[in-house]
Amino acid sequence: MERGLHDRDRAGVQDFVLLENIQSEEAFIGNLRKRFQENLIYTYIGQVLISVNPYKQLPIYSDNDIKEYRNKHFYEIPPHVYAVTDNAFRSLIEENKGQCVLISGESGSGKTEASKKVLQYIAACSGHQFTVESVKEKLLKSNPVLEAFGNAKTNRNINSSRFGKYMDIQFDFSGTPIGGHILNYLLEKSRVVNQNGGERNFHIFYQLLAGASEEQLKQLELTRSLDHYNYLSDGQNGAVKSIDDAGDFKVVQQAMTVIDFKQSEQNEIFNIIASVLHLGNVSFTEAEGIAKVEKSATVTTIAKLLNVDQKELHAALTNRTIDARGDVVTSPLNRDLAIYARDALAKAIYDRLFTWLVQRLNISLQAKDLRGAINNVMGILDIYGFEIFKKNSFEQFCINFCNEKLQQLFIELTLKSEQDEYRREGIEWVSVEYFDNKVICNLIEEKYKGIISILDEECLRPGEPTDITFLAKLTDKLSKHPHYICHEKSSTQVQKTMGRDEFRLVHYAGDVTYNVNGFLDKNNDLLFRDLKETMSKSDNEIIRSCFPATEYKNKKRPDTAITQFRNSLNNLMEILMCKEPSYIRCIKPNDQQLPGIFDDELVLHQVKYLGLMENLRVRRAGFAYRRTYETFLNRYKSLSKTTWPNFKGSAKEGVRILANDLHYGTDDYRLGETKIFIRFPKTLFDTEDAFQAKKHDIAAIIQSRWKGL
Ligand code: AD9
Ligand code: MG
Repeated sequence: MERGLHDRDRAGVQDFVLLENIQSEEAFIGNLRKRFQENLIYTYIGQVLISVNPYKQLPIYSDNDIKEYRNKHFYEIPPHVYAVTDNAFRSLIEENKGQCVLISGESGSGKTEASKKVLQYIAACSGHQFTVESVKEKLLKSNPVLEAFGNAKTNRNINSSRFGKYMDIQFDFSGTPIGGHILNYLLEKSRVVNQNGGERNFHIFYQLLAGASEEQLKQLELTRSLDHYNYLSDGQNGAVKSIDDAGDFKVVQQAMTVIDFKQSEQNEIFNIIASVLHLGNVSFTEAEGIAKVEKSATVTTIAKLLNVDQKELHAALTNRTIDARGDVVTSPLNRDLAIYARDALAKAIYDRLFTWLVQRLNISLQAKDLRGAINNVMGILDIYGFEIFKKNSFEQFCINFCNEKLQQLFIELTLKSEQDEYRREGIEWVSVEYFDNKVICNLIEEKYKGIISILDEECLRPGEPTDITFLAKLTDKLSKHPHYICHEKSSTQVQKTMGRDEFRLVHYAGDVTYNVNGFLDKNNDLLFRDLKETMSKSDNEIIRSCFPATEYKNKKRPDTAITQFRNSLNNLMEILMCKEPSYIRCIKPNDQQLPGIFDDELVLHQVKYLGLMENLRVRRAGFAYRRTYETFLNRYKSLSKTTWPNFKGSAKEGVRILANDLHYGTDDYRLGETKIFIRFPKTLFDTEDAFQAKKHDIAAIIQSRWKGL
């Protein structure tokens, strides 16, 4: 039953392509709002699922709900993340096509929750052999571990993912999961050393302090008091009522056990976490420009926890060795540089531990036998959405670049699949005007000319490059680009809206002004050689593998942060390009993180930058509605004497007769190989109304016959 068709007054339309005025943002938002108020949080644009975060538990995720969606046709039941997953899963099994579910939206819009629902559905629907259970369990249990180390409370989301994640689930020929693989992207490691007001560090720090036994704490030389640790006190928001840190710690430990982390590994992990907390408490004094550690006992504790030589660590925290063409020179650091080095070490340790964790999870999730599973892969991408803050920095630049790339993929894949369908069905393709954001991707990543190249060049340049010289180079090279706006060459009106240390990019999703402060430092991501060397000699196996000796011995500079990120993104694009995509676009209904509030302005903003209106236009430019001949005939056959009650000819012939008897205009529809394509929703609504009236008539006739008997 196509509920959306006749529920359209009470609960809006379940597919936006059926909306009558697709140009109107108001109508679009109105439909979302209407459905949200009825607790209908899911709506389609064709095959794309839009999900509005309800901020409350809805009774739509039970085992029974999962059964409801099993093997049903997409349009037969109300929109749901399960329907999208089932559809993808079936294509995977039946057509042997690699799939990916791409989830996007801003912080707090429900991406991670959606990705968990996808995984939950897959786990519930796929094979039930004993050995398989453990793979499924490991897949499910990877989430609490990754969230403990990679998520944090921010002002936008109490459980915000501070990294991007792509997870592949591998299936055997029968559709049973046999393994998985996770790729992680750009952890926000600056959070390790400072947090904005009201925000927290990564969950695991609080979990450890609240949940560890007294004995464990003693071993780690920790106390439970949060304000004792400098790295935890920035946000002034340590204990949060709605977060059960101690309980979560148990969950994480259990999950680690399921994923086969040995006890010794778990100990090493918590030693590292504790060492980061202690590092934050290392302070320095300065005399004659030379920094000195204030309390060496703290350094001794860190050395013990990291299993490195205490004296060496002490020296590495206050000195810097430079190898200039064979001349090895060690010089003392001043206080500022010592603090810089300490924080860089804390960030590097945490960041590399996180990547180690992902790799360790991958070993555990590795399929024993990958034969036959080459195409049988379903990927789930849960990655940061577009960010436009008051102040945008290097991190936003990376994140927004990532979103430009994903938008590019979206354009290529959705338009392409739309085109493919018309071609397959032998229907002429009407080309649609849409904004191709390739021009922005190029502005950012083109070799030699793009922003990334200019940034890298400036980072590697001898002399004294600064953020400001970088900005001057950008302006020099890009000021004529239509998507680059600089302060210097703008009108006074525009100048009022940006600072001299800022540049603005006209992204597909809107204008973003970036402040160049810190770009060079963050891109260089420098960790002094002395610290790398000390870490590489650690007896903590995780630390040693995170800081290989080859790294500090290697004279070649490592790739810059942005270049590494670009390479990993391009790699991701390649992975996604050869898969069939399903899209989930998540929307956050209000900033208060509360149920029942639908903030029109906030939603409109997201609708715009997710490009949903454009998505709808593209989808509708051709034909709003398409159905196989069998489905269409079955539903509407009562509307023509020739096709009712049974039609002997082919379904296509039946539909041709129906369209004729219903007086469809020649331009209103097309008959393809297997489907009828209807251009405007009104045609379909009229047909549906006629069908409802007919049903009513038939029922009345039957009833009166009964009475007459
Ligand atoms: V971020 O970019 O990682 O900061 P996400 O991942 O988009 O963000 P998340 O999935 O973490 O957001 O959702 C935020 C909160 O909204 C969750 O902690 C839930 O409390 C709430 N939420 C999200 N989706 C649902 C849902 N389908 N049902 C109920 C939900 N609550
Ligand atoms: Mg998330």
